[in-house]
Amino acid sequence: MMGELRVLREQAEAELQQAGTEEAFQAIRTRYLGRKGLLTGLLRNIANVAPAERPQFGKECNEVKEELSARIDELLAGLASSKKDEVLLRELIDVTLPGRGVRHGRLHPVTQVREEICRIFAGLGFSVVEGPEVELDYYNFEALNIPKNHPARDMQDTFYVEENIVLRTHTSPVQIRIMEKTRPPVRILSPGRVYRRDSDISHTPMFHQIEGLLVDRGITFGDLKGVLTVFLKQIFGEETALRFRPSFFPFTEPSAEVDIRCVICRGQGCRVCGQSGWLEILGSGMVDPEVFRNVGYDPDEFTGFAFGLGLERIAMLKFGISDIRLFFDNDMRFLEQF
Ligand code: 2U9
Repeated sequence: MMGELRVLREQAEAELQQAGTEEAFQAIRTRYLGRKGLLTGLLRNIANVAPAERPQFGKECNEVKEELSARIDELLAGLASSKKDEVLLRELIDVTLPGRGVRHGRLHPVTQVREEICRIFAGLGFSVVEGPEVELDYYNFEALNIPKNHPARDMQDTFYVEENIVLRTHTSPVQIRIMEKTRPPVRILSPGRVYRRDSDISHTPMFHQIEGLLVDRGITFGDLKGVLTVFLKQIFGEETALRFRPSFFPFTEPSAEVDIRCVICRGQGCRVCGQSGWLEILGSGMVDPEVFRNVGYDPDEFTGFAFGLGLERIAMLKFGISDIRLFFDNDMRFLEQF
């Protein structure tokens, strides 16, 4: 019987040497150590052992059982850890590899121009104000002395939300709202989106404007000229030539448009300036007394000037861009250049 035990033990070890999977190890465990296993069977036949040798035989049987069980546990643990190693190896990350690099965003050219203009006017004592893009007809037109039959109110120019509600066609209603709430002096700048039913190489249905308004006692057309000259020379360069040209707006009287010497041809005449040598940059004027009456200011006590400009147009001239629609395509190849 002792011999059989030794044979079983060697046989089990030989089988373990051959096995390589968890299933194979478990099968060996069942075959030798299970309830109907070979070792269990051997122990059950203890009656065939001489009575004097039984304790020793029992002891050795149990030793072999324990030894075999421990050996199988050990082999299974080894299998699990080598599986883990394999996974770790497969998922290895080389932290010394160079990174992918972060792509830096940048400010949109229209935002850059807006920030530059706001900075210049902040230096002249103006503060930035904002207001709604969906606006009452009253604030967008009526308060600004734009009569009911004025062409600017035409369905072709204005997006109507309802009969008396429009998408603002300029940022002037913001200044009306501020004047209704505050007494002069007023020095404000209102940047923002505006909407007009228009679309071609130099017009988009939505574009950006900045308007400025200065109201106080004794403000003259000389103040308008002085402030706008300082502004335009700061943004386009000290050497830039300017001209003030008479114009008309329902909300200013007198009114003037301001041109700069063409930045492309320097006045020689080119396609951009229509051979005139000049570029129209902004509109301006002394606030119409009727507008002051609408907000409760006494036009005999207060005077003021206002101006307005389109940001896309300024950005096109500053950066030499020929099609306004490029600003709205969000093409990285375009935007990355500014
Ligand atoms: C108030 C009173 C008067 C703002 C002004 C212009 C002239 C002007 C255009 C420039 C290009 C609009 O973007 S554009 O198409 N603007 O020519 N804007 S005076 O006058 C005001 C504003 C507010 C209360």
